[in-house]
Amino acid sequence: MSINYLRMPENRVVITVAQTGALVNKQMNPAVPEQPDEIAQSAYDCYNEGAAVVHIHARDKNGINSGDPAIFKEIHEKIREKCNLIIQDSTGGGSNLSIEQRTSCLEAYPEMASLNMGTLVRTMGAAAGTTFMNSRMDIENFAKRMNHFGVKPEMEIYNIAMLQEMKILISKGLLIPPYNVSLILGMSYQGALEADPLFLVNYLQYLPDNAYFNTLGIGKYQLGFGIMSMILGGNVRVGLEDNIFYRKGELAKSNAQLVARMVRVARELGIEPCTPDEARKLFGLKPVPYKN
Ligand code: KMH
Ligand code: ZN
Repeated sequence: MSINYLRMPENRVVITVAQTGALVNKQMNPAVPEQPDEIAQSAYDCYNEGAAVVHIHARDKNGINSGDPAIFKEIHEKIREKCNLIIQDSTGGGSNLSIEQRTSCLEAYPEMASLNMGTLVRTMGAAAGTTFMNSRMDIENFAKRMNHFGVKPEMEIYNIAMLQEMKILISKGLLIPPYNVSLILGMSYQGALEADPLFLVNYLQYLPDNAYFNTLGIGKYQLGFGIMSMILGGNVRVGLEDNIFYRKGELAKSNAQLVARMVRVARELGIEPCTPDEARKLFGLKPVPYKN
């Protein structure tokens, strides 16, 4: 066991914003952007605050999770009209979507897409008792489809065993380095490790070579784990998908507010956020064939 992950260049961080998700809605926080115009405007605000990557979930006109590539395409176009954020689509989708529907977003040509690295069981909320299915076969098929579209996977890791799945994909030649790994802490109700700092260090000990890591602390852990991640040479994800609060008892006003706070703290630590183009270079993203 050794620690061989790729550290970010000294004093730099890539900030991803996950704005919408599949499990939160406007009833929980009116600032959750659901429709393409809102998603694009919020993304632009986050870009202006220092985000380099935007993680996208699509909703239909009624706010229901959707895998419709036309909606993803509309969102991409609206964002690309405003700024050059890296667009990372969710293939996690939502509990109402089939595996097929979850990969349809790739037809809208994101530069990155989430790749959930194992099966989870939802234990809370409307979807309690349902399975978030990601079998080894599904994961391989997702990875093959991402390779077909030139999309870089953002591997979402909810527990240590999922790093083993990543090593299997590497051994089969299905991943192109450098790898992009998101380590999730604090979603124990859905199979993710608890938000204990020692679990973050434990994850790092088992990361393969050539992997940049990004940390997702869920709920009240978003800020603290983001700071730990930066100190350990990793990247950070913030946003209403993972945390609807600014602080205890106070809803966040916007995704941009959460990005702005992380950027303020980063700068206090002497760490500067990467621009989207700097992040593209580091992660080795392929140019998108899709044009507006
Ligand atoms: N909300 C994250 C913890 C996906 O979109 O693929 C899980 C997620 C999954 O982002
Ligand atoms: Zn997501």
